[in-house]
Amino acid sequence: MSEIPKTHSRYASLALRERLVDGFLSGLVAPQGLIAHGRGEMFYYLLGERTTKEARAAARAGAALLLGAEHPVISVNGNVAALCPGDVVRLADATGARIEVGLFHRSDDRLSKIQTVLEEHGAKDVLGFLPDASIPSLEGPRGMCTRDGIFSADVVLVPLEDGDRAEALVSMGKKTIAVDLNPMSRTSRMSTVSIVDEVTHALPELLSCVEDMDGDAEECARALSRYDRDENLRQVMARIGENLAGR
Ligand code: PTJ
Repeated sequence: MSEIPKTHSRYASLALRERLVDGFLSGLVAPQGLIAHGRGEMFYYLLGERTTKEARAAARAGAALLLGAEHPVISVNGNVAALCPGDVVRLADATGARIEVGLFHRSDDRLSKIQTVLEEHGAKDVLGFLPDASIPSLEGPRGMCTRDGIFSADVVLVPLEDGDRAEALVSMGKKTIAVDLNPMSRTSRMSTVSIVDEVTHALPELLSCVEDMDGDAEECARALSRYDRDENLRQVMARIGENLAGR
């Protein structure tokens, strides 16, 4: 990892980049993951590089979905494994969710490295290496999943998910929680709850909402009834518009 002085005005952003590059060099991140991160950076910049109140409201609704789920699953790809494996494990522990590695650019080597990183952070029974089911309408390796995990899940958290996969999960009747900095992406527009925030901020925010609402069914119902995905995304886009206009 190259040395970035902590005093650099863009330290946080550059440090995330370094984690991605490190993840790429160690075989966790697909080359395409570096490009996807750049796209995310651009949206994050336009959002003012902070967690908005819309993202907080979405995280609260997402936490309510996770707490109400019978069989929640957190789907992990290369970028998420490089950026925040510990946050994934903490959220899985707090919600009883299973963790499944689901890759867009699937390879056994990358899958096994991602599984190892998650285990090093305390994950047990990581699913994904031996797929025994497939997501209908997704051809080839992209559709591979496990029967005990994503296939039978009622709620799936999909950070940085490709639009086709997100759409296919919704078509299976699952509730999905997306984390995606692009409010216009198909993933954001299709998911039951869409958190438009940088993933290393979104997962801790989700965890803090889970801890706050655990056991409080009334508060969970309130968070869900207050959340309107399309309106939330409109407000995020209005924020981007205002930032672009320099207001
Ligand atoms: O590891 P694999 O093989 O599963 O591949 C992972 C990538 C991310 C390459 C794959 O899922 C992919 O191609 O995704 P997309 O279609 O590029 O979508 C990724 C979305 O995540 C884009 O809308 C980005 O804006 C967004 N994004 C990128 N980095 C972040 C992010 N959202 C939140 N936090 C980020 N750090």
